[in-house]
Amino acid sequence: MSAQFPENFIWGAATASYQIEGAAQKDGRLPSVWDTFSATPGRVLNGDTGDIACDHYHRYESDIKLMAKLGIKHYRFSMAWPRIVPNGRGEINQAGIDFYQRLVDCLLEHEITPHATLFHWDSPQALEDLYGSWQSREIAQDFADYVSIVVSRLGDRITNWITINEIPCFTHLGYAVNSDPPHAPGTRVSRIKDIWQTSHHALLAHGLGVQAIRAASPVACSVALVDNWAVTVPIIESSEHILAAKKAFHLCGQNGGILFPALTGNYSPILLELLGENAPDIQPGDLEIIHQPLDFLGFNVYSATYVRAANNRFGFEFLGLPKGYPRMNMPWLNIVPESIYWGIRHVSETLNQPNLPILITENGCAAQDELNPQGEVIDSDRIFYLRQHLNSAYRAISEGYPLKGYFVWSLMDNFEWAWGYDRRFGIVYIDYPTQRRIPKMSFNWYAECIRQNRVV
Ligand code: PNW
Repeated sequence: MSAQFPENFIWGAATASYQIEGAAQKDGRLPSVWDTFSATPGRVLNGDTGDIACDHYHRYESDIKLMAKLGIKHYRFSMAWPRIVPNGRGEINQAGIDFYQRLVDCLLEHEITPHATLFHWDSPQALEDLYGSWQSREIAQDFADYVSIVVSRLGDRITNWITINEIPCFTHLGYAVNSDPPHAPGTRVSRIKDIWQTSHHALLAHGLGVQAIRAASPVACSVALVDNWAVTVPIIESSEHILAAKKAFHLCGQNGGILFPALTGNYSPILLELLGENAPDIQPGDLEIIHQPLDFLGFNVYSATYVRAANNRFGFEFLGLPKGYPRMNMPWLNIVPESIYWGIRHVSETLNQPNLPILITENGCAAQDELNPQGEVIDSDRIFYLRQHLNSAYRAISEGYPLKGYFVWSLMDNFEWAWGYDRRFGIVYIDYPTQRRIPKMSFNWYAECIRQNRVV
């Protein structure tokens, strides 16, 4: 059992609009690329769609009661761009704004602080039709205009803003070359350079988005970027392998091509050198736009890769995992709890950002959840996973790194993208046919961690 976390440590839970809201055609919302993608046969497991999802659009009040029962004082959710500006640009849909106003007011009534993500992958289909969404530079300004609309209308009650969630997942995974991209829009581009151009446009959208938030917010607010950076863990904590892990951290695309430009104003030089002609076109002034001062950095963390020192050009090599290495219920979910500690330490040391406050904005896992005959879900595997990770978070804090909070992914089971409803990440079980919410054992465990302000 760890010692107590700092006073004011932020304990929260996270969700995202398309994964939980449902009501896909309600009150003027138009399709996002995920509506189109999930309606296309063969794209999402079992043909699942987000049409109904957890029906949170209609059940947000009882869901917030559950949050209060859990004891969280912070909730991270996202807003659906095509609910608020259905065509991506132009006309504003007041009913969409009204929904988020009701949601936030209800959160505040329960003394839960909202942390709003402005974009979590549900790009308006209209912009995909108009100019191929993230393939076009135009999307950056359209995003910033949408952000101004939201922040000017909701900025009196939301002061924690996140521009964009996980740039690689809707750019690189949505536009892969020569293979079927697993994420919407599922367009195959012809050159690797075109992929890097989509994430460059997303970085521009982030930068213009930060400026738009600061300009539109009626009160002082805090602004963050949330990303899933690639964590490189030294297989042995010795100076030689730690150095190898730092070198590897620079080279990973998710870091060198997303985190580096956002935090330092430059793509990592070694990555650019390796990309060569595949690197994106960067116009004069782009890097200044992308490199905005942030109040927080959001860290979505699920797994990591082990690295050791090696006598090659790069000075390191990635280690494969032995057969049977423990993992949770996703092919990529190897259990590497050091990910939290090393991710934070790399940002602090390797990226030289020792004072940038970090929030773990997602950590969690899919487990083999089953309702037992008594109607309970005893997810001891999830508790095991979460406990190891929170201990790693505690280590980062105890060594003085500025980790300020932790949001579990996810509050409830939901539409897990290309896996549909087949994989469950929630600490609340959703019985989809009845929409009944059943708190799992991990819910009770997490509630006790929050109550005691430590890992239990
Ligand atoms: C995150 N990987 O995505 C997202 O932010 C959530 O919406 C999602 O439900 C959650 O993690 C669980 O998947 C990820 O391949 C997608 O390592 C892929 C990876 C990691 C995170």
